[in-house]
Amino acid sequence: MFIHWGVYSQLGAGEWVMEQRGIPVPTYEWLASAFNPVKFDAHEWVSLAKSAGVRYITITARHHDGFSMFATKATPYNIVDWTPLKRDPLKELADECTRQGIKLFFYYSQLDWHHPDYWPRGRTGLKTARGESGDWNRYLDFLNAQLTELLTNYGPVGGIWFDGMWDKPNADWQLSRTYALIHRLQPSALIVPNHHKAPLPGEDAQTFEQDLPGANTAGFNTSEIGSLPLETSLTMNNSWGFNITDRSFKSTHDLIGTLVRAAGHGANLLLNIGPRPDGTIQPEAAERLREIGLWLTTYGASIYGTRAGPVAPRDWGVTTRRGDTVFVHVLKWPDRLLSMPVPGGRVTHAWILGSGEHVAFTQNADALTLTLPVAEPSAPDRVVALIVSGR
Ligand code: JFZ
Repeated sequence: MFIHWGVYSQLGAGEWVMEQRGIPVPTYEWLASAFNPVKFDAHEWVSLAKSAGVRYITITARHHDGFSMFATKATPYNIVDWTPLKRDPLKELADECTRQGIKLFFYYSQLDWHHPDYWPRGRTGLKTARGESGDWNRYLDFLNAQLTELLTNYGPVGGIWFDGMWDKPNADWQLSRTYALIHRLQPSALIVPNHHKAPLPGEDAQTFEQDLPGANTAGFNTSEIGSLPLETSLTMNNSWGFNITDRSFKSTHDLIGTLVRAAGHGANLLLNIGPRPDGTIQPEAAERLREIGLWLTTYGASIYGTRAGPVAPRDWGVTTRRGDTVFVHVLKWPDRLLSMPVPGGRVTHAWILGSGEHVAFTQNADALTLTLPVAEPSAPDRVVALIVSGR
């Protein structure tokens, strides 16, 4: 579960509102001083994630607006010192995640539209009314100081999800220093960079924004898939941060389809919510998360702990595998007979996951053909489990 939540949530126009409306720093600082999400309840958020079958949460510790959603000594521009809330929501979340056995990752923006030392400016943040000077090295010291706090004061952290380097693609971000710091403080923390390029040394996973690995419908993703673990990040509507007029919520049917296709590409799905400024979660989002969780109670075995299957992704669907079990996910196929290349060995058993109903099949050196049960129109995915020997 991805969570985009911050000062920007108050304007209900997404997380880029400061840039899109050209809000200067002094005005945005006032907006930050009014942020008071008293209804924020870490137990409610983590319990919803749990009911959705989520295994890790990635929350915005600091987004491009430069406001810190955690207790930090590096700047007073943070939720404890700058707002009436006087609480640290990331601390409360970290403790609740530990209680409920969910890993917590921090999204951390390298881009900053507020900090005076984010200089020379990049492609964005040019309407912020900051001074025309700054000390880049002092900015990187600030960034590393905050990462030290996040990796010291919140218990075991799943990893850091970086974003924003694309604002100054030619700057010296001194990545090796930052990556070494993270791996020194928490060796098992994963570095997940959203720089939309092929993996760089020291990185631990590759994430694709709004695209399956290798695809680039978003226009900014690389098509180069490295050898690192993979992730796809996805909005539930068309906004990351809370957007009060964005009603384009994807159906649960389509969200499950993307979860399955991501697994068929060997990738996790990082599905986003944009909580409201009072700390509550939109019912449309909560409902979809619960429905996905319900689906996973039956079909989770064909997703969790699997890898991309032996039959590459197809229009009709994908395959996943764990050990000698291959799961055929039939997402879009009108007919009863479905043929595919041999799934990496000789099939000995085939059944419908969930009902356990036997599935008839024929196979030869060239293909495996399954006789599928009649499709239920509302079912997002017909999952046929295969035991494959001699893989
Ligand atoms: C980035 C953020 O800007 C956005 O706010 C959100 O956090 C998302 C998960 O990641 O999205 C981007 C970043 C850069 C480009 C497009 C979307 N780009 O360079 O075209």
